[in-house]
Amino acid sequence: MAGPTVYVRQNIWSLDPTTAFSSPVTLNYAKAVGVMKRRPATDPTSWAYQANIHGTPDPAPPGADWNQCQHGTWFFLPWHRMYIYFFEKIVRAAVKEAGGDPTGWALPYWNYSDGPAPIVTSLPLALRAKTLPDGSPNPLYLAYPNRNANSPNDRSQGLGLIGAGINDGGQIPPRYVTYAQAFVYRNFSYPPAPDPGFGGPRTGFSHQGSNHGELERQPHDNVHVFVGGASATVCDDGWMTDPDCAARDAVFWLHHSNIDRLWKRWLLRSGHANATAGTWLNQSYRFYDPDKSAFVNMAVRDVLQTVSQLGYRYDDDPPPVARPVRIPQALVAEAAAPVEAPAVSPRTLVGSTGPVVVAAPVGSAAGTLSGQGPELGQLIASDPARAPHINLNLVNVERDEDAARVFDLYLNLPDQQQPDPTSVYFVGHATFFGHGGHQHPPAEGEAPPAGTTFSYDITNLVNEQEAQGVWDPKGFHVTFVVGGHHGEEGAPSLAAAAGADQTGALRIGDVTITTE
Ligand SMILES: [Cu+2]
Repeated sequence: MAGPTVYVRQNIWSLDPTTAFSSPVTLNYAKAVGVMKRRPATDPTSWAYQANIHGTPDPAPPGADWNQCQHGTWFFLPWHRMYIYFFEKIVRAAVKEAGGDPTGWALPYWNYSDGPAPIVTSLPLALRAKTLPDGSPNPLYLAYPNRNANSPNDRSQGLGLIGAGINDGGQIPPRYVTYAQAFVYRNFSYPPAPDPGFGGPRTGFSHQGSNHGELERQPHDNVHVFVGGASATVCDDGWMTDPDCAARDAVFWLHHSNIDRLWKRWLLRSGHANATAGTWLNQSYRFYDPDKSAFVNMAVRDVLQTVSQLGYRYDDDPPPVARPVRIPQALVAEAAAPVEAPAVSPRTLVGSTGPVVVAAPVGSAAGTLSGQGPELGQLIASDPARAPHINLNLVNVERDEDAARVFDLYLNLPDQQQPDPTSVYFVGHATFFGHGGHQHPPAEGEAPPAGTTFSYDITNLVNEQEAQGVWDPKGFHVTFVVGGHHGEEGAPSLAAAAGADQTGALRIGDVTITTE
């Protein structure tokens, strides 16, 4: 007896490995998007309406749920899961209208993180092709400046440095798309700053929250900005770079399909669990369901099991537990009742630099270590397993509109030494997607926008620096370098970065080191 259909979301680089639209899945996606783009913006199943649910500078018609996207919050993952789930249903119906066979059609995902590198870090072929196989324009294609191009004149101040030329097959440097740092975090959520946890901080409705969870920070934010490129004015240039126009780019949905998949992959790791608080489980949002021809409410608790509750899975999900095979330990995570998250220990401040302004492509700041700080290196070296977790935090960060959007961060980088992201000094990235900039008035019950916090677990880094004799027990310093393509073949050098026409500044309220 066949059960209800379980749709399988597939890796787009497996569907179209060498030629755009070699798979009916991508061809049907393109044709369905074409159908949706012909519908008026007032139609909830139109391309414009669906994108505007995420965000838009346009005023919403009466009754429309626009500007709903959840960022900088523990609702980031469940809200986007609901969003692309309803979108997928609307596309499936549009496949039929476009004359295709919708049977089994599911939204593909763009897995930019896991090989074969480096090809997967370039934009999937179906998004880059200007035409469909029949010669008609490809509805999935988007031209510069709405997508990053390989243009030396890429607009806006230093942002040319992130010019991966994504629409011409450029690749995002793999260090910006790894999820390894996010997967270090075991807790889905912490209370507010400085550490948002894997899934984001505990908030209410949060349309423009700045304190992004670790998965949201990377790879999510980085992919948005590398695909969109420059975004100086609202929706005039890089769409993916701006939450108010990001979902107009057809790649948005494949990107979020992958982020949704990474949430499932994270849960398979031992000791990882979703939040269990009622305030999280019971939060609900409204979406348009084409099957019911109406808006429906969906709560977080309704979307935690993709197979049994939503009828979809990913092509690399482990086999269902019902199969008569030996159950790998990892599978128990999805099958088991929610596990209580480990108790959160308080954070202790051990280091601080005070306010920092970065007004050049390379900037730095120094701070002292106090309290338990001077002992950290030795504590870790003597017993890494029992040592406290150490975090580096950028607190209350604000960015001028014309400042760079991606910064690489180094800890204790010696003077005169070239920053090298493969070195023992490299911490991570600070990428701005929807942080600050133009704002809607806060929604009811929403806190006014605050400066951004970026937080990095540097426990292993400190251990490594201690082992190599470069950890300083008395103090620390951090170096900020405008991010993008340095060192890759054909990419601007760091010297080019230093000469970049960057006029805007990054203001950081404080750089702190905390222990747990
Ligand atoms: Cu996104």
